[in-house]
Amino acid sequence: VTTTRLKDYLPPAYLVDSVTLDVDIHDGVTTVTSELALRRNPAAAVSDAMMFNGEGLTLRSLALDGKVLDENSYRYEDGELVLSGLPEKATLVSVVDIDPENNTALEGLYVSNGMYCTQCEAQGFRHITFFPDRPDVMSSFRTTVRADKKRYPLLLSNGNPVAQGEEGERHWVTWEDPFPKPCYLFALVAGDLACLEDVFVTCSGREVALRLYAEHRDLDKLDHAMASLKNAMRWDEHTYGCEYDLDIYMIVAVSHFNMGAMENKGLNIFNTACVLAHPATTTDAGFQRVESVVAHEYFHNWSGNRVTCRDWFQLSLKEGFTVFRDQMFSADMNSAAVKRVEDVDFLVNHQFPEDQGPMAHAVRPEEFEKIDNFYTLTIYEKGAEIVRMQYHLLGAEQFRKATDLYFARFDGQAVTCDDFVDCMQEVSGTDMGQFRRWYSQAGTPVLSVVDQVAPEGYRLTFRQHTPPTPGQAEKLPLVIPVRMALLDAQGEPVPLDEEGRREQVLIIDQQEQTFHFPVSESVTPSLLRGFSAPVVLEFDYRKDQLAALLSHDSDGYCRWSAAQRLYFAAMDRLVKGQSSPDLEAAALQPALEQVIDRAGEDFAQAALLLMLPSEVALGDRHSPLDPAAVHEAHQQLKQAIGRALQAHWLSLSENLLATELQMDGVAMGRRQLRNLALDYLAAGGHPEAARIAVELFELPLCMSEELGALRTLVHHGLSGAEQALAQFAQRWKDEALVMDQWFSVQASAPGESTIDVVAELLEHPAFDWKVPNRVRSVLGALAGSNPSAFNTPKGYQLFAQALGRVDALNPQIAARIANAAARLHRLEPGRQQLLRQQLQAVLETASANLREVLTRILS
Ligand code: DPP
Ligand code: ZN
Repeated sequence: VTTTRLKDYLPPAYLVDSVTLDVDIHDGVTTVTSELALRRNPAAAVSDAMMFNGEGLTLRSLALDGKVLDENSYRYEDGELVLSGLPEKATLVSVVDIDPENNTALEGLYVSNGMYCTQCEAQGFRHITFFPDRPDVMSSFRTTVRADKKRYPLLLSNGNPVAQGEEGERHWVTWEDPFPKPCYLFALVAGDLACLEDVFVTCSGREVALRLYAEHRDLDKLDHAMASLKNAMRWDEHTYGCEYDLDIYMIVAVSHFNMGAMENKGLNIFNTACVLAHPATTTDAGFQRVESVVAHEYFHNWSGNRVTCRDWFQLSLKEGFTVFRDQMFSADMNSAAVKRVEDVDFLVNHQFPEDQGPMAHAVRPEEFEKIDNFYTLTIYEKGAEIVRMQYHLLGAEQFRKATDLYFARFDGQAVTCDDFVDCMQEVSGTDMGQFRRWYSQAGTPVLSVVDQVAPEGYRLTFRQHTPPTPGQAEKLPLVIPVRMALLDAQGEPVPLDEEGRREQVLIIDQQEQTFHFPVSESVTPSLLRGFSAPVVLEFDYRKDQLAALLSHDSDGYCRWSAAQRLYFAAMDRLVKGQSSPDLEAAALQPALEQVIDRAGEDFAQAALLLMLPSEVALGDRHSPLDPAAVHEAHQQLKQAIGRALQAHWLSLSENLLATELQMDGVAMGRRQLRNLALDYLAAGGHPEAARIAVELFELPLCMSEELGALRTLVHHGLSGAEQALAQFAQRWKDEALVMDQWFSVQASAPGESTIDVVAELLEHPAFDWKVPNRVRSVLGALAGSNPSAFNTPKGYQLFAQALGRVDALNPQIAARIANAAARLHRLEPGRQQLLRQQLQAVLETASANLREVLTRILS
């Protein structure tokens, strides 16, 4: 195992100015000829040796400046080819054979449903040819793809097509990408695909051809992605002054894909789940995901491609910034308040736990074994929060000046997170020195707040503390912006100073700070509005204060956060046996009824406010964790709320029903609330629940309705569930993405007995160990969102065995799924021991990817 460390970074000895690739695809073997124009790097220490990465390549020949190299003139071992005695400039030609047909790891060149495609980020290009596979080597690419004409009529690569020809049964196309790029942005596709084509006219009047490719049967599922793409292109021009730069923008949908999508220059490659959308087969959440992922990858054209990362420790430079960009885009396209709550929900319920577990790492980590394991919520979501804080600290106008400076100064370069912050600092004239700790310090800060009513006014005292994380015991104070207001008894914000401002941003940058406000009445603090910093905020709210925040606060995040606090407190008491479910539900009832009464203002927001935190999130508050007790408490509260408000759930279930299909935000919000109401109705044991669910299932207007009904039937074991599952499978057996949902609905049904269902699903003829989406739909659902089934002896055993099986095919996916076991150290001793044994057994045969994750979890 080799550890790569940020402090060891050295620039490459040689640069590759241009690459000429010839990829000759034949059944059983693909031959790759590459010609690299090497030049000594003026920025590096003088050396005449250079290292090229190469993995799984069958080397046929190497030639330097036209002279064939014999085996004594280079060293090739452990994936590294080292050449010494290189002149100032040289041309290296290599010929290698690769085996894409048997590439189940899905990195480099591989085959998905008969189509050849690539995934090179982070380190896939080394599986295609010899190359300095690091993002700070940027080259212009000229790529020729050759294949059988009939079977692969479409031959694509980055940039623009510049030549093509035919040779008997075969044909070839040459593509040229004028923009220098790191090899992780290389892409190639050869297949027989359908195309949806459109045109976008950029702000300067250039025409760009937009081409979205998918299997022929999926041609009718590309319209939403196309609309999203055009919106994203326009938005980036308006919001960031970023114009698209090539003549063609292509997206190809593939079924076998490790990630969500990939921003390869001019030729994005997408997981079908993140690009295909049709109301009949895709849920509303799926539609929103497509919109945001299409935008995300498009935005990378500037934040990632034109300006890229110097090394992989800087991954958040492009990912955090681009997630922030796609979040703001989605907020502008839909309800901004709802989008913010969804993003925060995701962060606090997934990234915060990562920070508390064995995989905790800084947004700019110091070291890694496999970079694939660091495509994490911390790099992406927390990274986005750090950019968002800078956006708010500078204000929209200054932030735009800073990003203009960033894009102008670093265009065509590979840079660092510090370079990004430097631009913020220069434009704003503020010292961002302390702020930069957000990048280097791992863990979630806890901000404890107490208030005090004194004769001279109201006081708030803030204390910050970041718990230790693996390898980082000592933590320093961070810069924490706290947007806040003080609400009076009517829920109105009171003036905070002589100027009469009713909202303020407090900057907490020391361990402890106190702020005074000239306020004498009794107030409720509304803190961290808009979730102004990624911290855990502790304040000892009274129940009536939380109810007031939930009802009156004008800030969507604070309303949601108040609801979460109420639910968690209630369930915590149930876990500890300190209360009864009906008492808790009765106490919550008035506040929930207020939310329901106002649901018409924003159905989606009401749904977010009425939804209980997940069982997993509840478990994260309890240590040592007894998943069975947590499950019980969660079920009890849900059932009790279902009973207490059953008249409301019934009327929402029936009255929100639409008569015709609409796909706008309001219609989606109605469906979301309706599905939730139906779920509560079933939880409360209402006799009408099954009838309503079956009716909806029989005649749905769209997949959100159909799947919502199915989920309610299956998760509550209602009569008709078995039949609906069979019917659904029959209806959708040919739609892989819909069948993924069929698998995951079953694997996520709460309760211990689901583990037997999961065992059967893994044996189902439609289960395919080689398709990441399918594997995630069962194993991801089990381990990630079904703690009561997962945390059983059988659950652990089945999970560990499956993990080993996935790992043998696809190490990246195995390592990703293994992360679900990161809560090991929180478990009560009995379960902890069982899980430990199972994981230990997998470790013996684990790939490097899986080993890194398991070793951390087991340590
Ligand atoms: N494809 C992944 C993303 O866009 C990695 N770059 O986030
Ligand atoms: Zn990205």
